[in-house]
Amino acid sequence: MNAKLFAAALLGATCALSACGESPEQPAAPAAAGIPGMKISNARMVLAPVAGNPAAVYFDLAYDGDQALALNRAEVKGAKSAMFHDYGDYNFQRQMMEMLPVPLKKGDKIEFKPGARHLMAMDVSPDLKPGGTTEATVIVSGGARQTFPVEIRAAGDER
Ligand SMILES: [Cu+2]
Repeated sequence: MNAKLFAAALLGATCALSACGESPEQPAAPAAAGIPGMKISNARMVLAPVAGNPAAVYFDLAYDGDQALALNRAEVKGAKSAMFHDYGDYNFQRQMMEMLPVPLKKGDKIEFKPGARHLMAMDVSPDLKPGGTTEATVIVSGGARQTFPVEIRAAGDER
């Protein structure tokens, strides 16, 4: 038997043992691993022209999970607080307001984009600079969360 074959035989023996329950099972992945079926892409934060003012976070969300969810909360690293906003008509004016929870079901695709639903980051740390990155986390009903990287852009950059 050559060395490679011998190693393979050893590995095989180890796997067989654990399959029989001789070694403790791996603990279940923590909730931080994400929301099954959720994919978030194209995430970017656009800083306010005036430092310290709220910054907007935009991203594309695709959901292909079996469980129906509602998206209602989020966090942004480097911001004291964050909340989802939408635009609506109030007092005969189109203005920004708090977003109602968004239901998610299998096959849904939602764009969080300028002039529509977006995530607003409040009290943004001066450490968040154009060209850098931060992280945002979306939280759904039931408390499952998914964290994703967010590119930071200056106020005048393409959104
Ligand atoms: Cu807003």
